[in-house]
Amino acid sequence: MIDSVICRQLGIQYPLFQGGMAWVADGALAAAVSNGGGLGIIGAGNAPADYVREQIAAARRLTDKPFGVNIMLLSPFADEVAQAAAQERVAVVTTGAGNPSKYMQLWKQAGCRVIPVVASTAMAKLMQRLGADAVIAEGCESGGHVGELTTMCLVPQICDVTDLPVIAAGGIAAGRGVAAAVMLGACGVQVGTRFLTAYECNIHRNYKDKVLKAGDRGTVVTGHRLGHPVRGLKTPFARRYTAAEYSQMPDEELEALGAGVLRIAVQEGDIDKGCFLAGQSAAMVNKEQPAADIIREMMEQAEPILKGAAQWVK
Ligand code: TUI
Repeated sequence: MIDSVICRQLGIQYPLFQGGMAWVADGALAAAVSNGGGLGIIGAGNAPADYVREQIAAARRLTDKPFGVNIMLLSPFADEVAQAAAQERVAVVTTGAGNPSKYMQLWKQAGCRVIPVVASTAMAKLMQRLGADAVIAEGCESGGHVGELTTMCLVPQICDVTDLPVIAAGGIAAGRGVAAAVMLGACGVQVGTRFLTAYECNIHRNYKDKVLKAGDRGTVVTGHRLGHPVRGLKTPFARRYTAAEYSQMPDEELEALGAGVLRIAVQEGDIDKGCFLAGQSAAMVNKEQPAADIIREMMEQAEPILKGAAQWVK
């Protein structure tokens, strides 16, 4: 696993990506992860291209290792951020929450490696046809925008329909999850929630405390009614939003209720008004560490499990 095809392809030491979390994954976090031997990824989220360029510049000041930018395809700024990623010739572009077909040629011509998140076998096949370098199969245990399938069911099915390297995501926050991903056919993992409590993660103290305290049933999916389901911690905001979804409230009012709430959680740490996105693995996150230690610890835990399993499975 350590010497994975994705490591050779990208020139990284460990096959571990840090999820490009909107408002959370800035240049400092991405650089810390890349310096730790993984692939750090800047999250563009709903931000304009100028913000993304600043974060790319910040990351370049902090590391000479490859890192990526995640383009959130529902963003009103997706077009300009897609152009900025190409102009900046970032090593890796990942995408989320949609179909990136129209940008593939732009990124490939700029020399970027393109690694889309896929939530279905149809999307994986399409991405292979359009020249993607790998795909990320993200199950609905993850935080933020979620598809329908679990990691356990999605990853093997994606592996069966593509020859591309498959990175597993969703619910992976420790070495056991890394080993399980390999068993399912993945050659690497993407980890988001565990990095919320990394030293280099610049989110509000209250956000980190909420993640550290989360239990096994500590997250909930909201947003089904408007077609963009997202997983986050069960907080007063999540409870109010769920009640509103099942009420007679018009769609426009519901949309307004969700505007800006992630930024309020990340920057202001407002326990009542903020939307604290996190995956189910928040329950397994119980300490704060440097990003490099998270990567090393997860890989060290996975190694003996994989060695033992190899003997056991034959
Ligand atoms: O994108 C994510 N996670 C995110 S994005 C985000 S910001 C946001 N803000 C408001 C509403 C929604 C999101 C927070 N977290 N993860 C990657 C991901 N992509 N998960 C699932 C998918 C996905 C879903 C459908 C990828 C492709 C897809 O294809 C749709 C199609 O056109 O067939």
